Amino acid sequence: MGVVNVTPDSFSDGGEWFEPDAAVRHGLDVLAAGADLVDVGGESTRPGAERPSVEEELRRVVPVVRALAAEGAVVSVDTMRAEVARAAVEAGAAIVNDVSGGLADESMVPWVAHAGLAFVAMHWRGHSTSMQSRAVYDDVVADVCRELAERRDALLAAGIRQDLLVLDPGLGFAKTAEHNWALLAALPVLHGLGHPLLLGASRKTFLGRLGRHPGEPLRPPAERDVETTATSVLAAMAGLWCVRVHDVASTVRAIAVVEAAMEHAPEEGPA
Ligand code: PMM
Repeated sequence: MGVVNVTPDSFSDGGEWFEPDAAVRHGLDVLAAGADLVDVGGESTRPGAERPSVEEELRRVVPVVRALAAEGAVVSVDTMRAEVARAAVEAGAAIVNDVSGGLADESMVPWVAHAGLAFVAMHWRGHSTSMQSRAVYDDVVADVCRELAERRDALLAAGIRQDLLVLDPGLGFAKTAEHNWALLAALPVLHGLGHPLLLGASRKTFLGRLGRHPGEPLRPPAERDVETTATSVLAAMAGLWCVRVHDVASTVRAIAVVEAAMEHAPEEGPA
């Protein structure tokens, strides 16, 4: 899944693709680089970010979704608002990627269920303005698994189709760097949730800290693609369904290595 952020302020690529034409061109580049899906979003979720109005989010997202879908792209819309999801689906989006897992807008889940759409539900504890104060866990892997399982049960009970629900541990959302590393190390455990998994590690701050001494500036987001690609390898080896990345080409090539190696893995012999 390649990212197209139509925002002025995303931490990773804020402002780069804010004009609709530039966003569409970027989406086409992402697809040419080998992405199977393109994820279009109009709200920055970096810690502390203020939300755009619904009108502004619609203005950012809908024309870009429409143009990319018209080119044959499979588009997911990255939004917490049912109204934006609905307009994006009318414009051709096929998947709703809601970082709040349906918690931010109570009309989201009934509508997605009614429309029979694929839904990506991320682990979420609150909006970006306050989320880092919620980064408190007894055992982050157990707590995230339990909270995601509760969300899964609520979503299925509300009519989201079992075969169209994707779960995501939500790296960086109400998580410290330590929490992100613990979740990355435990990716196979998340399969216990019984659904395809999506991972969004791309260019996040914890990757920019690696190899830097305390007090040293972080590596800037655009220079975190090597680290991101390593997380894509971890995800592929753990059998995840999807990784959401900014630099698609490096991930596509790295995953080809994992797949080629896996094709040559010895058959499991008798126990
Ligand atoms: N992260 C961001 C935005 N959308 N969606 C899902 N499903 N998972 C994520 O981890 C995720 C997301 C924030 O990253 P960005 O500002 O680079 O888009």
